[in-house]
Order: sequence, then C-alpha cells, then structure tokens
Amino acid sequence: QRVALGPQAVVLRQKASPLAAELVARIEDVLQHSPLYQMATPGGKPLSVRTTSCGTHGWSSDPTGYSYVRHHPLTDQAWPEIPAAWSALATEAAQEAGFAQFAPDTCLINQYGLDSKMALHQDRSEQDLRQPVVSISLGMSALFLWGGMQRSDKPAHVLLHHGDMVVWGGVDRLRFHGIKHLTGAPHPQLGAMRYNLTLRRAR
Ligand code: MD3
Ligand code: FE
Repeated sequence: QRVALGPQAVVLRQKASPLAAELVARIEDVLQHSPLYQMATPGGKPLSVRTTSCGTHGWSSDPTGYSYVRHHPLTDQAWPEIPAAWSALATEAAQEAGFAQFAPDTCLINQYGLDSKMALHQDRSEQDLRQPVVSISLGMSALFLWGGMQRSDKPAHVLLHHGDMVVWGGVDRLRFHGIKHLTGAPHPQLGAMRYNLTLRRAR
C-alpha cells in the first residue's frame, strides 16, 4: 500500500517486510564492525538515539557540527560496506517513488529506545539535494512528525511500523521531520527498540 505524504514523498507500507529478518541480520553484522555510539548536538547535548553508519561516508558530529566523514569516530576504521540487500531495496523503492537510478553511498543506522526521540530538523548536508532519501523502519512502531518547509509549520503525525519504507525527494526533500516517540508493544524479535535505516547519496 502506498500513502502519499506530499507530491514527492511516499510511505510504502510493509515493503521491507518479506526481507525484514535478513535486514536485521545484516544490521547485526554492521554493528560488529561499526558500533553504535551517541552523537552530541553541536551545542554538546547527547542525542537520545544511538547511531552508526555504513558506506563510503558516515554521518557524525563533532564540536564544529555535523558532517559526513570517512571513518568511524571511535574505532577510526573505514565504515563497512552497505549490505547489498539494503542498496537493492532502496534503489527499487526509489524507482517506485519516481526517482530513477538511486545509488546510495551511505546508510545511517539509528537505534531508538523507549526514551528516544528526534527533534524536528531538515536533512541538508548531502551534496546533491536532488537525490532522494529512503528510510526503512524495523522493530517497534514510531510516531513520525511530518512538518512543512518552516520549523514553525505544525507537523502531521504518521505512524511508521516494522517493514514500512519511506521515500522523500524533490519538492519534499527539505521538509522538517522528526520522531516524537516509539509506540505500541515491544517487537517480538527486537524488543523495546526501533531501528531506522536511512539510505542516501552523500557525495
Ligand atoms: C524527510 N530519521 O536520520 S526517517 C534522520 O526515523 C531521520 O530515524 C528519522 O530523520 C528516523 O535524519 C526519520 C525518515 C526521513 C529521513 C530523511 C528525510 C524523512 C525525511 C529527509 C527529508 C525529508
Ligand atoms: Fe532526518
């Protein structure tokens, strides 16, 4: 099922469900090489989500701000490759949403617990903002905030469930968005936790 959030933003309900067990197994592989860590805001406050990346670039923060970097900030190792199943699924979802030939070079893994949230923000650190962002939700459901082009625009609330994918691009690429909190029952396999994978073209 497709749910349009905007002219160029769509939720693909349950698109990742058939592959979910495989996707989760690959998260566990990535985390072996690329452990989750808690980033801080440029102001120094720790984020309530834990994060890591794979791909040629990864998303990180330091006292000067957020940026894409080539090495894990704690291990100093290059990020592991994006699992082939994730890239293929992201390319297919992007195609379905009207974005041909999407080839992600980075995947951010966000791990949410019952106390995690993500404040309204825009994603604008990627070089080519014509490239879409593809997200995959796994584990517990979350209340997603779908805002406007201004931080002050009142956001709509959208539930994202295990296996849902979202693709954003074009005129919707700079929408403010966030996660209010997790909701519903703990997930049978993952427990009181949610993973979100966001696949992007950083460079
Ligand atoms: C809308 N993550 O990592 S994914 C993020 O569930 C982020 O972890 C949320 O926002 C999460 O930056 C939401 C959905 C998402 C991702 C990128 C977007 C929505 C977007 C970029 C532009 C507009
Ligand atoms: Fe975001």
